[in-house]
Amino acid sequence: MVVTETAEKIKSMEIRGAGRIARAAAGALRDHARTLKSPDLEAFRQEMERAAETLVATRPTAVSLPNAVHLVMSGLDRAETLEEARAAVIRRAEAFIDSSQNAVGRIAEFGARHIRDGDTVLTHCNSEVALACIIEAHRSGKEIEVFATEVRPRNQGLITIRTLNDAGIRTNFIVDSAVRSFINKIDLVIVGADAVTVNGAVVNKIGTSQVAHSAHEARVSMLVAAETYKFAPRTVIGELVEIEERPPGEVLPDEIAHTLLNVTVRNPAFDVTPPEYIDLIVTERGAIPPQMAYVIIREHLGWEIEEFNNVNNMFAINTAHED
Ligand code: RUB
Repeated sequence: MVVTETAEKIKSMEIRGAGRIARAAAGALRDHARTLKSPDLEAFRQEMERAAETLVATRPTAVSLPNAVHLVMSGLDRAETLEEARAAVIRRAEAFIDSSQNAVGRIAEFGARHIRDGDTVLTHCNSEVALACIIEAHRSGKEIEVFATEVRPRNQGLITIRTLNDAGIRTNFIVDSAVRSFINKIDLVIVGADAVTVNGAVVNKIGTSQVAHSAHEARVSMLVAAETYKFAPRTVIGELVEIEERPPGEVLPDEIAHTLLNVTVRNPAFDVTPPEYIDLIVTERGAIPPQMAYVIIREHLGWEIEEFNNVNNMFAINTAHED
């Protein structure tokens, strides 16, 4: 079944990267809706909700996943018949996949404008959209060089250097801990995002905040490429983005770990970079300073607006009380 298969691939990271995860989940819901043989609308709704829950439960950090699922599933809200519901889910899933792909193209265009001829760019992890910016700058004739990190423990850097190599871009491959040694050669850091919170903090692959810290210390610009569906609406009401902790065996083989009784291996997959270390977040709607994240959440993630209204009312009541 496509939902279980997709969920397994997301869990095992065969499908990975926030944008790809979101598109795969939307595609799985679309295919599930196409083939479901529910007796009536209510049964269809319940089966779709189960599928949505299975997909959202795969990995907790990339907000693109619940955002995409929410968008597709809201097709069920106004449907009055089973066939209307099926059509709405399929339509919304396809619209999401299209707009997500278009967003990557738009961000590549905007992001490339921030890369100058002769620049040396550093990237961490494997972000489709950050790489799209770099490749677009190269395609438009700018002479650029890239430093790409290894990305322990899952080595996503290998995918990055393969892509850069195939695009004909001069690339240096370094271990994660070498970033500070090379930061003075770097003109610009570009990374992707798994989530952007309401205060403009960016959740991305573990090590991103160390890269950002080094860049900040060396006064090197830090740019984040992120589609608007990676902004986290629920952070408006104070929810934190959960940081996934993956199996210790990814860091240290179990047979070694078992001999070290006093050692605990920790393997957080993501970290949080504070907005003070970020110069610009490039979205498909344009580039914003991180402090403007709230505007993106409010203006472009309209399907959560009900929740904001409740929150705003709450603030209004509290303020009135204090006065
Ligand atoms: C991937 C990662 C990427 C973001 C953005 O982590 O941190 O930087 O997901 O990627 P993992 P994209 O490999 O654990 O999924 O720009 O491709 O959406």
